[in-house]
Amino acid sequence: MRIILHSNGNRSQVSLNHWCPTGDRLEEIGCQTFEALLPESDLIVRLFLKSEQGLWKVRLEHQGKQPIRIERVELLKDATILHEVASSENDRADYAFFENGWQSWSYSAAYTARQKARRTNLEWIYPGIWSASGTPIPRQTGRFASDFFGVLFDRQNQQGWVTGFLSQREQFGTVAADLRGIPILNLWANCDGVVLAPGGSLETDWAVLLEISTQADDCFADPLHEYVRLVAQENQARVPARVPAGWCSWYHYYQNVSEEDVRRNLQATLNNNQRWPLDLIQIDDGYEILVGEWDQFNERFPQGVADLASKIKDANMLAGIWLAPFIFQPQAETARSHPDWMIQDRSGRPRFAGFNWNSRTQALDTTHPEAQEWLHETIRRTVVDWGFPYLKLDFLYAGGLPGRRHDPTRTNAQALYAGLEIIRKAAGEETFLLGCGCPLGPGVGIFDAMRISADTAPAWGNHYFGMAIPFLAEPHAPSAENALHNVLTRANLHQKWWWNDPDCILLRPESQLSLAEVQTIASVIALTGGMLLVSDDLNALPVDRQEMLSQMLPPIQSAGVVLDTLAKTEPTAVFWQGEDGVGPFALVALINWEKKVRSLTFDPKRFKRYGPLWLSSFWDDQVVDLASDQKQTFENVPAHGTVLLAVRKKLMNTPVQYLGGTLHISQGVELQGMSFDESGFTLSLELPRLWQGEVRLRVAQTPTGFEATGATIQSWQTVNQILRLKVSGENQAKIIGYW
Ligand code: 9PG
Repeated sequence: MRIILHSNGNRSQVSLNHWCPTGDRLEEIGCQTFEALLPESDLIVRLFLKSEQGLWKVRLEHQGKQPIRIERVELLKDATILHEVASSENDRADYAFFENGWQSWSYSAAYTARQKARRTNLEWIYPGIWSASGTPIPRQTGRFASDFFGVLFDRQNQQGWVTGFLSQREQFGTVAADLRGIPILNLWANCDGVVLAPGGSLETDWAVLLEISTQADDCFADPLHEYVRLVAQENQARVPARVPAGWCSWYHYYQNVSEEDVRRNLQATLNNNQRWPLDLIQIDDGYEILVGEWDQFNERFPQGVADLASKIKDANMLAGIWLAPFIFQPQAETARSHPDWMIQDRSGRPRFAGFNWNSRTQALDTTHPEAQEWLHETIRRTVVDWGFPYLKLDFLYAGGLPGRRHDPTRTNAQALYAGLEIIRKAAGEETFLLGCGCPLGPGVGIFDAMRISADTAPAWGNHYFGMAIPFLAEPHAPSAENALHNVLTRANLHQKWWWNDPDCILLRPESQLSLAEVQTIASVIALTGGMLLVSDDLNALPVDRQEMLSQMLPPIQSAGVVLDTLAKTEPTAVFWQGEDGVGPFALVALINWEKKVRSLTFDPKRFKRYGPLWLSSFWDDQVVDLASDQKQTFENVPAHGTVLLAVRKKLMNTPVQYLGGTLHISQGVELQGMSFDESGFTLSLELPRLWQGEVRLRVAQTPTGFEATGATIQSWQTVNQILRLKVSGENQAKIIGYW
């Protein structure tokens, strides 16, 4: 380990090579303590170690007479640990490194030694926005850097290490990996040059190093499970029991949204409440006169937003509103009259916080007491005076940007966390807070839900202001592809750190998304289990797209797993396991990332325990009877399309089995139960809405007639023992079939 600091204007390093046990075992936290042996130093350095859990942290106490500044504390210096383990077993290791992006929008993926990480070319207009300021952005082949945590994984031997931190309340942490030879890991806490006054002290968050492995073929466990659990525990993560499904104004109206648009979409959800049981209306960016001037409304919201909030409440729905409390357009009143409330650059002027809303934005200094009061009042007003029980808080990274602050002893992470704590306090425990553009670590324990991806867009590739700009290939910028990518690579955080927000689904056929692309987005959002927000003009959706929205409701809620996040840069499949009213079943989404039609193969190896299988394909209505050792190839999957399968163990001794259908995207949550005797079978269905479509059953003998209560049977047909019933109903229904 090593400390990098500045004293008397000189940069120096203190290597920590020799440690002496201090004997005082801190029983209450089950940890051993050591002190570094440092001749001629003003610093006392203590190490806290919980070796059984792979945790350690460092505390610095300054005994000198002059203030010093701390740049970073290095907690792993050029470590080669995985190689030592792996080489003894198998020399043909194939290393990959998973880079976690700093904040919601930052692209996160695994790369091998032969790859370059996807990097932005827009750092000049968005400096320091996608990675923490202390995290390098290596552009060479085989060199990587990650925020908060990173994973070194040997794909050959299916094992590796996760390293990083359990929280980011003290510092933003960086993991750097060099895979060009023997893999080398570095882990450090960015102290951002904060002042350590005589007598002052500084502590890192808990650093962590855990071994991981991908288990047997038929296992559905997330390899990062233990790390994710420890972080949730350390930060007392908030995971609401249920998450709202709703409508968001942004991806149709963008900044031109008006009060009338919100009213009309609220009305559409009410008119269609039986088909789309939505419970949230979220007003996004576009009501305020300027970003940073939250109490002044533009001409499209002449009455402000309080009246809309009460209309939404009267409709028995949750009223949500967007705010970006840490970022300012320079023309905003607060920014003009209080430049000292902004994070400063070296010349003492408000620091540039990225180009947005046609402006050179500025960022709030959350360590400034008056700025803190302003922040508290802004949030309080929105929740209490205007009546919004749900806030989407955006561009939060701005609170953690580097620069000069009122309190020079606070790191960027401490400043951001202080701001987030003020927000939670001002909003109250009951308010649903969705974080966006937010560094992940400080958000755990504050937010109920978190955007985990770049913005989606009405196009597969990069898209700005109605224009597709494919040549840019920006990893963190708006595009359906970028959004989906992170929804997959961060699927494992769902219901552990918060509810994942996979960003909106755009269903309108006028977008530049093909039907197959919309189906892929629907499949991934549904199977990863997070929030469901639709962002279209609901009055203008054609019937078939309205039906897609119905099919996604209610959201499945529980998380599927993405098993190849460490094995591939672009994950290819989502697996979800659950129960219908009869027994366990699974869902599998296989994704075609290619820009051309191709075939995709379902390999039943993960379902060995099931034996022979039934597959029911949601988007193309196929039913497949699959022997246990057989693979199934689906031909002609469209560009960016998905094969979405319900997988069921083939029941051998029953005269009837539920296989799936089109009533709900899960092909199973609608099934309440099934019974049978010599005369026939009874199928119980339930969804909290109007429903219609096809139900697929395997029947040993062709039924001769049907009876239904709570449902209407439009038609039925049996071919090769597969019965397809076209039905419609509302809430609960029973369908009886007679042999
Ligand atoms: C409102 C939007 C929506 C959206 C948010 C956020 O310049 N940028 O890199 C950039 C990235 C994201 C972004 C805007 C700009 O979108 O994610 O859902 O709320 O703000 O302005």
